[in-house]
Amino acid sequence: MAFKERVFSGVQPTGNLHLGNYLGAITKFVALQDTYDCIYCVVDLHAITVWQDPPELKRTIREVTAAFIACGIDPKKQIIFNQSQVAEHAELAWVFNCVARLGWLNRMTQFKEKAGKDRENVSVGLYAYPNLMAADILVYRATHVPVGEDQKQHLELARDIAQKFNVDFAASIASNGYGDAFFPQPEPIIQGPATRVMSLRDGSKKMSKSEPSDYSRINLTDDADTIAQKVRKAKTDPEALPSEEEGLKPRPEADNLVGIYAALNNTTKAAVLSEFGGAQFSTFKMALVDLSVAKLGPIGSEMKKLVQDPVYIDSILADGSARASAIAGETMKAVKDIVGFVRRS
Ligand code: AQP
Repeated sequence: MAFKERVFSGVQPTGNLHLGNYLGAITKFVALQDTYDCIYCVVDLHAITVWQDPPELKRTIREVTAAFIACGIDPKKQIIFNQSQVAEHAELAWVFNCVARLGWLNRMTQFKEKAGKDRENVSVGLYAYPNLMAADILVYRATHVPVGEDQKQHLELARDIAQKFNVDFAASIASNGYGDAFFPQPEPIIQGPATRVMSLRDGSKKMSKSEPSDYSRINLTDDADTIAQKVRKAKTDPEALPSEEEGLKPRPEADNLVGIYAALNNTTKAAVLSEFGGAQFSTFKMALVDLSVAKLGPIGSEMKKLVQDPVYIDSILADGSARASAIAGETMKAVKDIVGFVRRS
């Protein structure tokens, strides 16, 4: 069956948005809006899988919304909303809790990393997170999902859930008039030189919001001086930059900085190395500071301006959630018919 092409993705309001979120996800969101109908979600239901301070959660929901707009997503053309305003995400997630298998969730590496040794004490929500993520995507029957490399395994799980639902309910899907498949197999879009931006302090760890050291990441709201300080202090090695990509392989910190430069400059690592091969890090870092400030400075300023107007931000979220609900509501009606629930007509 042919599905209408549609993009869905989300960002958690769990702290400072950083360069990893920007290069791995949000720049792709912006680029895709020229070609597709897009739905971009502030995934606040995911955020509460770990404890969030309520006033701070409200603030960060608005801040992520501001970031979407400041980075260039057009809220009139595309849908921007927060997940908790569209109840169908949680409703479909329950159905998927009953489709997904325990063994599938047991393999999720992000759960293992986040739960660590304290597994008995983490929330059930953290464990079931990938089922909710599958529901986020499939409640819009989205076909394309731009994400960072770290979300690849969750996307594969979403595809498995869609497939199992289509097989388990094949007869009902056909008799309700939906042909041979109700859900599409959503395609991950993981492309470019910075699909996994690493910590500035440790090239073996992903740049992340929850890392205690603020020097490990560049936040979208950092000012020029802070960006300069963080880049200057970024861990490197004593060698000059290589001229070929092959030379980056055993050098994770160099590889990371070159990848960041390439992504910010919309080019490839090879092109960056043809310009900076043989240069010392001091020279390269100065260029990286200039580029980062030029690209991120205007975004940070616009975000700070937008968050001063929560009434405007809330109106974007209300409008977006009304438009999202219209699509999600239709999907849930069909899912109820397919599963065999009796529903209000
Ligand atoms: N370091 C990264 N490099 C590339 N892409 C990244 N993403 C996150 N970190 C990187 C992508 O950003 C999108 C939104 O991520 P999220 O907010 O939903 O959750 P996350 O992946 O858990 O982000 P963090 O910052 O790493 O948070 P914590 O510290 O809570 O774990 C996703 O598409 C993600 O792939």
